[in-house]
Amino acid sequence: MSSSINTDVEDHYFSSNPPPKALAHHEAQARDFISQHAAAKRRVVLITSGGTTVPLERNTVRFIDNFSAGTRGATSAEYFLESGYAVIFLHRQFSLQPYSRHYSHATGCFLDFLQEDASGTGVVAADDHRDELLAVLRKYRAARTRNTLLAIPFVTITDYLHELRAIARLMRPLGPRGLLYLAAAVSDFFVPPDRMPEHKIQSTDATDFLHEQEPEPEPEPEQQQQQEEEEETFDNFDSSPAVPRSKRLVVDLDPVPKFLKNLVDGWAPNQFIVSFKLETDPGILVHKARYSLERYQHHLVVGNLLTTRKWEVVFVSPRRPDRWLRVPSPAWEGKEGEPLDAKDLPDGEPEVEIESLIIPAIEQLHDEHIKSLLARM
Ligand code: PAZ
Repeated sequence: MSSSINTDVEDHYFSSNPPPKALAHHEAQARDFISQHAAAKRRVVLITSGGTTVPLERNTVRFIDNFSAGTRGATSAEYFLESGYAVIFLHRQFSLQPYSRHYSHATGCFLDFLQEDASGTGVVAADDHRDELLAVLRKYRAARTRNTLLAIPFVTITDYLHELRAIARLMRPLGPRGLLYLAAAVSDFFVPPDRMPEHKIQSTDATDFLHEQEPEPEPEPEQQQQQEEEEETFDNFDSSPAVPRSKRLVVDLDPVPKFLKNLVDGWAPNQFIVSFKLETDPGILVHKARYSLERYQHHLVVGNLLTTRKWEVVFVSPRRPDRWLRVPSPAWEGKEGEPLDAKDLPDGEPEVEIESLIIPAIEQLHDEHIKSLLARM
């Protein structure tokens, strides 16, 4: 049931959806970063993080967004760095970032972490945050000094796909030492450029006079019937709307082509590829994860549910039984074999970050991948 690369779809998508302005600059940054770490025989992971947007207008005022704060990606980046990987962090602009995540989106304000110094003329870390802040600062500085963290932002689904393809291709020289960790929440539907209005969609008829046209000629009866049928099909939201159709905004989205097979076989062959699968229905999570693995033939799908994603994930990989990773908590002592129920979750955040379990487990699978590929070369 594996799918095959469709280069026509790829060519069409990438030629009809323009790249982000900064793509060439980001490619240059990634090229330098990768060659530095390839020369040192260091492993490099490309982490994707945060949600992609789907603009409804070219001059974008309104857009559809995908759920993701970027916690998974930013937290994972820190654990990969701790394990000696160099990290390319392809993230949604203004989402959580490694290290600063501890302060930037904290409840309250980052100023709560500061206080005046003893002389009253300078600023230092607040007494009750000093040790933690110092530990985070040291790790952050180490990543800066060693140049092991490269952050590249995206906003829209199209930016994301252009950046992903470009960076994945640049990672080829790393061979099996490259790892792709695709944790971003990627839109499944979008508005193709030829159907996207230039300007903000209007909600009143105040500007209708600008678009007034000659009245259309009456259609032939056959044509009229066809038009009515098309309109019926199109109007699938509300067959007898209380608000007239002219006042509603009906959004018609195309599916975003699936490029995971192109990535696995074409953009980043030999690399270790991990994708994530987010579901809300516990009954379909493992099935969907295995379906994705079989379809795209990559190395690991990490399945997670919206409500329990910080507490447990499931590893679905070829020729292995499903493996659940769960943070320890007295709340589920004695219930080891059972899936977590959102209503049993303790209040607040888990004491252990689940990424501290995910990354070492992935590193082990990556070790095996490197050994088996190097043995064949
Ligand atoms: O960013 P976050 O920590 O709030 O959420 C992470 C996540 C649920 C988006 C990620 O773990 C994930 O499952 N990403 C893939 C989503 C998808 O199925 O497209």
